[in-house]
Amino acid sequence: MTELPIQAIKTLSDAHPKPTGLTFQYGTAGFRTLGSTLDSVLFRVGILAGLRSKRLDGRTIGVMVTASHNPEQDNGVKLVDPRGEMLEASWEAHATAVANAASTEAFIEALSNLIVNAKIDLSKPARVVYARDTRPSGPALIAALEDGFKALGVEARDGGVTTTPILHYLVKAINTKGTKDSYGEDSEDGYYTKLATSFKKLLVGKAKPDPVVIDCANGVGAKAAEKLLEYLGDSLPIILENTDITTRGKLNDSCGADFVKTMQKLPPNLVDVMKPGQRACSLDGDADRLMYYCLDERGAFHMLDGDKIAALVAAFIVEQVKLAGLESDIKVGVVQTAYANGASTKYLAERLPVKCVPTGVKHLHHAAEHYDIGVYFEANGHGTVLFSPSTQQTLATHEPSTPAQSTALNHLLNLTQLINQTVGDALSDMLLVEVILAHKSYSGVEWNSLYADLPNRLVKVVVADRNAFKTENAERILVSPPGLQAKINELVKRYEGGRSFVRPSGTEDVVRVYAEALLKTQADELAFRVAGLVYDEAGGDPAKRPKEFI
Ligand code: 16G
Ligand code: MG
Repeated sequence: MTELPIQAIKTLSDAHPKPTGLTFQYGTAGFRTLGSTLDSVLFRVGILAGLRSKRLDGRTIGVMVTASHNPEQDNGVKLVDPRGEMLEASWEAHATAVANAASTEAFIEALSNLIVNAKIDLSKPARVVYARDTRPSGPALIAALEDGFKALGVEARDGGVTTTPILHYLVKAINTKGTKDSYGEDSEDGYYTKLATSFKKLLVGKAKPDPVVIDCANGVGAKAAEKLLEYLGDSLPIILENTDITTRGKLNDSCGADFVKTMQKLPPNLVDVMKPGQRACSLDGDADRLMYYCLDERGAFHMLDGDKIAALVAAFIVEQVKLAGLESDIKVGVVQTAYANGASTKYLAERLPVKCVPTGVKHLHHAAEHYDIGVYFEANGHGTVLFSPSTQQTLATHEPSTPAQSTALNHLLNLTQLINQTVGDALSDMLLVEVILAHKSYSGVEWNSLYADLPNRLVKVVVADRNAFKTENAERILVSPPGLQAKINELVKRYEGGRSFVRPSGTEDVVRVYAEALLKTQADELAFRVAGLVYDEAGGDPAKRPKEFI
């Protein structure tokens, strides 16, 4: 092909018209909105993914149809670049332009512009692998996506119903197949085998863990967790909960990682399942986020969020690097966002370099690539660990001089296999946590006591135009509306241990306010005061001002 197959695109595009009056945006996590409005977007993404592949010399691009932790009626789609990473940022604007073209003609024109601007060679092959989560709107959206593939003549491989991180794994495995950097077999079987094999090796000689409860959010994670269990055999006793993926309305409903993080309590249907002293974790709707928690001996709930996971993981890796005798060769660093609890930042910064970046996986991932071993986690439970190519080389070739060094080196090598380095992966992260708890002989309560979280509060403010809010310094400072940051600073000063920041959401039409302070009542008060400032500044209707906004 040297020119766009205009006729095929025209015919199929007319069958997937863009709804009038709607504007789509490729945001932090791709396109995401009501599933019933996304037909044209999926068709167009099918073609866009093919063009992205052609641009990258026929390397395989991933397409994931999911809306993660959002309510069941939502859906979304995101593209995955060949190394298993998020779509390159410069293509987000192309995706938005292509999705919003008002007619078939305008769509074809947008494609033609893209081909010229991005210097796409149409004679290259187009290869895509795609998958979806369990949402009821998924099958119809996949059909629209497949029409996009057909229109452009994409060689498409159906990954079926699977988790976001497994799709990322497949993309990387396909693109590295047969090379010295091979990431594993390019199949689900390859993924489970890789995880289970390294997990079992890391547990050799350790006491078998107590049973862990996994809340699967009634989503695709249930399917994957059941499969993983088959590969793990009896190496890890697991109790699966919230595995109903067929009853309408149950996905993410009063369960899952986002529920636990926001409500800071057990999913209601786990109350009778959990026993004092037990630990559990929740996945989100596409299984890329993980939230741990436990009950203490008195039955009180303790949340072990992304920050606690980062602390556990980073400390363990630093320890193993030291034990392997590689302290001067391998530098470990941590990446967080402004949402990281102040106590976690303090704990980590006392031990290793910590960097703060804007919200969104792509920012964390890229910053983590700058370390030899980069640990990144968002407080909401999305995160992973990256081992740089030169570090992997060092680990593979280092000659240990004592048996203790040899053991630690093997642990590190196995960790590179256990951890899904393409993106946050709830199941891989869960196994990682279980390995570390077994090595340290920590209960959930002991893990929790690494540091005590500062009380905090997150508040949403509905404003007329969230784009009026602009931030700097990794979202910690508001530069617009002018003058508002100074007022926030004045307020924060009055609270002991106070910290607060305001940023526009990238996924919802709201502005978010975060506050923390030494006491819970103070954190709440500070959050609501700042929310009040934001509401007034953004021209909110005084008659509708929420009464909590002091
Ligand atoms: C998306 C991001 C997540 C971020 C969240 C923030 C990805 C894959 N996911 O879910 O990292 O924490 O958005 O949402 O990048 P917000 O902008 O609405 O606060
Ligand atoms: Mg998710």
